[in-house]
Amino acid sequence: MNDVIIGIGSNIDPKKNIEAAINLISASSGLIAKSKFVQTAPIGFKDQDDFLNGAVRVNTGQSMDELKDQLRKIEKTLGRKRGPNKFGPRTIDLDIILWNNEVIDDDFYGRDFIRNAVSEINPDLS
Ligand code: PH2
Ligand code: MG
Repeated sequence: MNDVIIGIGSNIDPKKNIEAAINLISASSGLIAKSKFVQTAPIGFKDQDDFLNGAVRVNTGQSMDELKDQLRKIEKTLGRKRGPNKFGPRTIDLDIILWNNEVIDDDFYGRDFIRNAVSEINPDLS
């Protein structure tokens, strides 16, 4: 089993899309913990709605590539359009932040709301 923390963000119908994403993730991984979801001002491209951001911790038998693939599919199912603006509005964004307690996404270091969500669901960061 792999212990994974997935960062979740949305600024288009965020409550509905975040709930739907967590349900879809839980269909193939065991949900261990869910952080609070907090309103955050947009980073990078300012002229868009605020985001809701948080994270979940799951146990999964999937490999990293399999989980990444599943997360991309969930984003597609929930209407994510990948346009030229990498920082623009999105129905859902699903990023693997920690894989077996190893940080694999540099946004962990740059974004307070990600670190706060991670410490709330409390992996032993060794
Ligand atoms: N994600 C982005 C761009 N800007 N701003 C907030 N507040 N939250 C995000 O998750 C976010 C963002 C693209 O990675
Ligand atoms: Mg992201």
